[in-house]
Amino acid sequence: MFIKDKKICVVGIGYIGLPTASIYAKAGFEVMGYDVNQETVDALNRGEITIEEPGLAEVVKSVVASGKLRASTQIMPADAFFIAVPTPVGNNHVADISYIEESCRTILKVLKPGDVVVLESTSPPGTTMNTVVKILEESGLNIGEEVLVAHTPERVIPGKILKELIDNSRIVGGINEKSSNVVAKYFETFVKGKIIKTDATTAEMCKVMENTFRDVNIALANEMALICEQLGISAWEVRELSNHHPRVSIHMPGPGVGGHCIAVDPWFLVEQFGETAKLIHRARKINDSMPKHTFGLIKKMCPEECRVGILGVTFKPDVDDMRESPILELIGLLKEGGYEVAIHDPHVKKYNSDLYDTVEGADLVVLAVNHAEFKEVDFDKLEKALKTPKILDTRNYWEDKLKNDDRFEYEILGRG
Ligand code: SAJ
Repeated sequence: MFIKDKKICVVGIGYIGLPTASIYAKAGFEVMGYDVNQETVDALNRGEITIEEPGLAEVVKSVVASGKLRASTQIMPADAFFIAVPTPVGNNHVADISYIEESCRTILKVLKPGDVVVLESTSPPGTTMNTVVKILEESGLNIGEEVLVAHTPERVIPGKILKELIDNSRIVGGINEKSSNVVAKYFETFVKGKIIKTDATTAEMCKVMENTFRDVNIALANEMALICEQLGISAWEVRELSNHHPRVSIHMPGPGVGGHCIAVDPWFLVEQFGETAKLIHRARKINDSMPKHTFGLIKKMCPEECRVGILGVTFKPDVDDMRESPILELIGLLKEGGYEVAIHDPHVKKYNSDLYDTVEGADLVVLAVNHAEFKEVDFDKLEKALKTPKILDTRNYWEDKLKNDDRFEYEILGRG
């Protein structure tokens, strides 16, 4: 049997599962997307998508039209199952792997000898061996011989998912060599980057460490911003100048770290290795403190309870995703503090009405997310709309435009 004659089932057709399913369908496989959400399934079967991701709508439309990709709320037999479900952390910062467990139990219903099960969801190191394998063993099949299992973490960045799914290197962490070898064959059908084989726990740790690396570096940038504010200098200038050094690459400070990955995954290590993961824990705390710090900057500019216009509410620029967005926390703090809040975000339907109408009568505007659209802001119109022309820029996005514009009281996070 040629590899492309194998039937694929992607369990969870969300932010990662849907692009993954589409790419396999585009590569020529027959793909079934399984999801518990009837609306998601119905939308996909109509060839529609429910998330914003450049290029995805076109691919989905064409593979659904060609019959290569379908979706169902019923699990059906397949040759390879790819699990792409969320692994959130609760308020207690403990990983919730129940969606992975549920997916494995669902797959158990149709599992047969010769099948392959691949976990793509970011997971606490050990999950594949201790959870996935254990549940699949309930089938009575020999896991590792009759059923092959691997962890192949997805490492794509929202906004460039389709490109990165193909171009990025891919780690294939099998529970044994046979599993790595067979699972790698699936990825070889579309991945242009390197395919690197290892064991399942190493693969899990690589993924968690990649996001932890970024979180710790962002925390360092945020700590630098706090120090520069006290020094009365600009962290942005320090960053720019320091990054001329060939071995330095300081990350970007800001109002906090959001999303379902970087603000989440480091907790997997803190939970399991609390005594050891001290730097990682501290970095999480620093990044989590940034919405509160931003609130403090707003209070300094507008000590009286006033009307604040927030530009951008997503967790990062040019996406529609609000999961774990630090801006939601900032908005909560403002409201608790008695501030009136007006929100504009061109990527979020609920908030995409006219920018200038939204901030009409505001005492302060906060550039909260550096969406590309905000480079085009008309400062004459903005000045007219505002009651008092005050701006807090959390991303140093408008300095070039506003540094010589004395109509505005203009402050930047990280600049004292
Ligand atoms: N951020 C900063 N300063 C920076 C960079 C980012 O404050 O210098 C903030 C962003 O505003 C955002 C958060 O960090 O709130 C995370 O954004 P991001 O663009 O760094 O990353 P994600 O969460 O969209 O995607 C990450 C990626 N991981 C790495 O770059 C190591 C991606 O490759 C992973 O696949 C993804 O997590 C995931 O699914 O785990």
